[in-house]
Amino acid sequence: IPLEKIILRKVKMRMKNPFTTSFGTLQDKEFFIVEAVNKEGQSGWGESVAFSAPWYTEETVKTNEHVIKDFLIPLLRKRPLEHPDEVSERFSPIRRNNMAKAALDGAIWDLYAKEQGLPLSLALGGEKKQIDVGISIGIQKDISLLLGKVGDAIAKGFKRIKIKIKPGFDVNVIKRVREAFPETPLMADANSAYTLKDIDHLKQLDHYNLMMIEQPLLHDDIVDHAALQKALTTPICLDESIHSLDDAKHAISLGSCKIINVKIGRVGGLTVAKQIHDYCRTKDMPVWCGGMLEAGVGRAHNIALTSLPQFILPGDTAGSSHYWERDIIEPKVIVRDGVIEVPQTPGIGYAIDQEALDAFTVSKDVFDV
Ligand code: OSB
Ligand code: MG
Repeated sequence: IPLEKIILRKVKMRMKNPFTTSFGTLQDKEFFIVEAVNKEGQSGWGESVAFSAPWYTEETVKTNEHVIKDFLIPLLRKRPLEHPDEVSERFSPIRRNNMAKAALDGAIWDLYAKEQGLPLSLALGGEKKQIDVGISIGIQKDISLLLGKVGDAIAKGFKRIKIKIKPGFDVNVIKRVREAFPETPLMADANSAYTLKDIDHLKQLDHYNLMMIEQPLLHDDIVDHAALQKALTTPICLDESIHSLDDAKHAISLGSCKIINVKIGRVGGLTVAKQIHDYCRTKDMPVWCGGMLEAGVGRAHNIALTSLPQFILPGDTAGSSHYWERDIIEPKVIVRDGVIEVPQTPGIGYAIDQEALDAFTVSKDVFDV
């Protein structure tokens, strides 16, 4: 991969609707788009999923900027890369900062796949041509609004519905949704809103045939989750707590979860995401691909990753039009009957809509490699 330069764009995009989780509300997104350019002038694209504030993990747009410019790009200059698999190892002297790493890693994987003339999905070893997707529905002002959104999502054909919960908007809500939609594959995501003190409260969720409850306890915990999993029949899915292959191994051996949500940004890139996938496959641990309200570049990476065989459960990959008036890729990500066709053209398989990207770009830096 004869890298020539890295272009770092800070982009601002406004989502169609605010998205509310147990940790707060987001509508204006600011994030980095990374372009890795080779000597032939081909470009690979990556997207950082860090938000402006550190409520999901400790990273932010500002920490991304610092770490990418001052630490990660200098490591890329050390010597040429033969394969994108080397990126995560090259970055290993830098602790965590996984979203910053993943943005560069993703751009380099895309560039490599384009150089090879391979769809990114195939370059990763994924063979599925279609992937099933679900949808994540944020916390709403009242239950009737939520019921309306759930009904719309079911009518559109999404393969499962995820509902964000928090104390005061949980068992009562799930009960109502389950009564209104008795057969729908349903799950809840708490984004770390509970502690083990809530164990009796959370046990009530066992009555509603949920596919899983995602990250009920502390954002970096795997010990209390193991205790909670013993007390619940509903499978626990870990999101925030899994930052590495070792985290996944430890969570599985402790019995902290029965399902893992893999997010490329949270684990530091596609190579590590694939390692976690491969390990989970040997352990019969189902995985699915989470979302971070990405624009098209990030979604494209999620789609390619989801083509791997252990992505058994539908991911959080609503299409471009769900969040964005105007996405930065062409064609847009289309979900039909809860299914996305995995692109079969080289790289991420979606072109950058350069006009749209320019319109959303607030700053741009070019680094020679
Ligand atoms: O916990 O999965 C999460 C969005 C932002 C931060 C964390 C999460 C989410 C989602 C949305 O659930 C998934 C998506 O549609 O991108
Ligand atoms: Mg989650």
